[in-house]
Amino acid sequence: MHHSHWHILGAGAIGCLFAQALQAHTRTTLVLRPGATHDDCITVRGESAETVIPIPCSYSSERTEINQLLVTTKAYDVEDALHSVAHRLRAGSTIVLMVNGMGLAERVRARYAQHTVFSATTTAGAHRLGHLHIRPAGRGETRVGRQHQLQPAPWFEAWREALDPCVWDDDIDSALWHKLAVNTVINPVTALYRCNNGQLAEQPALQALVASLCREASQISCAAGYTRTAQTLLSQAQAVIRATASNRSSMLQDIEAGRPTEIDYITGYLLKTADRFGIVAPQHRALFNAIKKSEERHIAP
Ligand code: KPL
Repeated sequence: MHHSHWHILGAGAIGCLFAQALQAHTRTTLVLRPGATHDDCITVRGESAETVIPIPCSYSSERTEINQLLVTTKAYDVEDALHSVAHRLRAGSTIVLMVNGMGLAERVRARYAQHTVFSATTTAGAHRLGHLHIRPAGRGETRVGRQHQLQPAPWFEAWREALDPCVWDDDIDSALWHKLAVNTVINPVTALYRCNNGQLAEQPALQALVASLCREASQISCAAGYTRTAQTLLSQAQAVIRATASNRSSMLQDIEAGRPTEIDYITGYLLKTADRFGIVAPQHRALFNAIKKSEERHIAP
């Protein structure tokens, strides 16, 4: 039985991955930019074969109501993307932001005060092979919540069934911070040195850089009250580096494709937090500036 109808805004690798998982358990529609081509399906490459999965697609400009919206765009696209479907949201709609970095949920909450905004983070990954065409990259955990909300939202049951594993987190901000801290260590370094994640564990100079980035980020985490991250960051970052050794990080992919990066929402948010507590974080600051320079060079005006 279909209890709910999810619209997914942002048909990149993660959007398609979640569309594929959710459609088996609940009504699911992908929202596309007007004019984007589609055959109401996505293609998923498995170990040995490709599967075509029927999923209805709808253009953002259409008028049918959206009651439950999962946003999987790049961080810098969230506000424009939401604006493009704002006329379809009704009072009390659910918005789940599954976006890298932090700092957006507050802005979205202020702007869409008549809707309920949740956050999600996942370690599940997928590679985008083309438009609506992905290859899943191994299983991962998804965490969903709204800070201090102890009881899962009614729609969460379908997520729990569809995604393995998927947990409700009443301290989702700590989970988002933890992922952010790991990303501040891996993403800008791999983007700058144009290397896959594994190199950070192999080259001594990069190992040392990772260690000092972890020290700075741990100090900031501690000041901001994110104790678990403060205590475990180095070993957690090293574990992610090992587990994703052959990955090219999302920031490296952005730089190589000439796209903007999510640096403002990742390292930028870390540095804003550092400023609040009077912490200097020179290594993170230097990386932030270097990525900004690199963006200016690569992004055509
Ligand atoms: O989240 C990632 C990213 O690339 O954005 C990591 C964990 C670093 C994996 O590549």
